Amino acid sequence: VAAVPSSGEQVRGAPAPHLVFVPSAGMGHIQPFCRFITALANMGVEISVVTALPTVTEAEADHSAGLFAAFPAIRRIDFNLLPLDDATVAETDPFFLRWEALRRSAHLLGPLIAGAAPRASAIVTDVTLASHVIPVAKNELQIPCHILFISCTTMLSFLAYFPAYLDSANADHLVGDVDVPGIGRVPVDYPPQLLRDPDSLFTKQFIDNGREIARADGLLVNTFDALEPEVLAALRGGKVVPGFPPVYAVGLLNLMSTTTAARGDKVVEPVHGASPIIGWLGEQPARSVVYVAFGSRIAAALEQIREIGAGLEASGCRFLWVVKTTVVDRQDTAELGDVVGNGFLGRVQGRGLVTKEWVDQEAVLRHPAVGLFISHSGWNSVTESATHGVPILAWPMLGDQRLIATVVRSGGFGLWMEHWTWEKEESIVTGAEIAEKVKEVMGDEAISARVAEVREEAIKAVAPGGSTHRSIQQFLSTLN
Ligand code: UDP
Ligand code: G50
Repeated sequence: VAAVPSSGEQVRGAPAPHLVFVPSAGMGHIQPFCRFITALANMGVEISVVTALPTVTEAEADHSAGLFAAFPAIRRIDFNLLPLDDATVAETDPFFLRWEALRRSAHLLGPLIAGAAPRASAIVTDVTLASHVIPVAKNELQIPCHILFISCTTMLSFLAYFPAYLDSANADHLVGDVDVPGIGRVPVDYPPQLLRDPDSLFTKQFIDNGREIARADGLLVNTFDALEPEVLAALRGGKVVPGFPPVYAVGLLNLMSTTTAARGDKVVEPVHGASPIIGWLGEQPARSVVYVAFGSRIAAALEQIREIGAGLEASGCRFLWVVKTTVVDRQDTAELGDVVGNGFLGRVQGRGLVTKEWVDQEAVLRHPAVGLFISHSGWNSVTESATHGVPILAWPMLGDQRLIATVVRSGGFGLWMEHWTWEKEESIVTGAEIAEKVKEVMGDEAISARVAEVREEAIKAVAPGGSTHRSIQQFLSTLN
């Protein structure tokens, strides 16, 4: 991939800008931050990263340690979080709790960043922290603040419009379909369902962040112009929120960092040769393997896990299945054989590989043996799949995943099984239905052709002169 601009390209003649990154928690947030930082570091930008330790999960710790090891010039600014009070600790989601702890400690960032040398040109933070970090940057430090948005532009538009929706509906939570100007009607069950609960921590953060992003200096979105053209145009044209800040489409970020390369390209081959999973994939025919994984964030119900197993077995296809039974990887002590059920592993031996370990998902999706991805449609997963030309069978669980599934569907590079849910016991998706759908999509040439096209468009976007390349140059040109 001729994706990465040559070192120092945008800083010729002027001192390099110094960006201070303030990332949030969860692999879906950390991963794109590391990728964007890698891309900018390769372009000669000076970078500091505010780091709160310990991380929620081991995967996050490994990932951020990997970044500092690969780029010794990137400075780490240690961030000691204030403890949360008891009332807040009633919330059980470990990631939402961490977001809250980061938000409530954000006022400590002022002195930390003021002391950075050279002087910080701007802050780049995560959307989950926006309403607390933007005021620190703009009021206290008087430097610009940008948001690196880790989900799709459809989600960004929804977030940006949500406060206006609440005002117009005279409500303090999601009460019905939402007509997002310039985008269209969003059915009530598509946005994060927690927004139906006015008392949830998530809802409070979401509303505050939605209001505050209008004051950001720019939104850097992990997408590219040809992937979500209409939504980007509506947002940029001020149709969603009048006077909205500039929106820079800077993705897809997995193509922007030099530690990854698209399938089929010879430029960079990461060192995963020793991995038994990649070894096994190497023995399978091209496009024959179904990759099944539902992200880093959620555990599925046991009964549904068993049906997925039955479906994969009945499909007759080869498969690689990542089974996750806990929310936080440090706590996963379940025996794999017990989880997937009696005799399953023996019956599928050779044809299917099942693991509960963290896998290098990009390396899997890049592998020519993989022909389909059954995914919870987290935005990182969807964009990784698209860049490697792997069709997606979207099975969203929660949060932003349904809105992301609409992007998969309208983009034509996968299918969304809209009636496949995870919520109720009566809605368990049967193995028979899963097997049927897998066989159908594995043979669907229209989807394969479309995903190959999206991949080409993505590669074009990040190449010199492409839309992403230009967006990043534009963003950097605003810094001094
Ligand atoms: N991931 C991975 N190995 C795993 C699980 C996840 O490498 O076993 C990576 C995946 O490639 C993606 C990120 O973790 O980059 C998960 O982000 P996504 O937005 O897809 O979903 P989330 O986990 O936030 O729900
Ligand atoms: C993680 C998650 C649920 C969820 C989202 C996650 C998003 C992303 C956008 O990233 O929707 C977003 C989240 C929080 C916020 C503003 C925007 O305050 O587990 O829905």
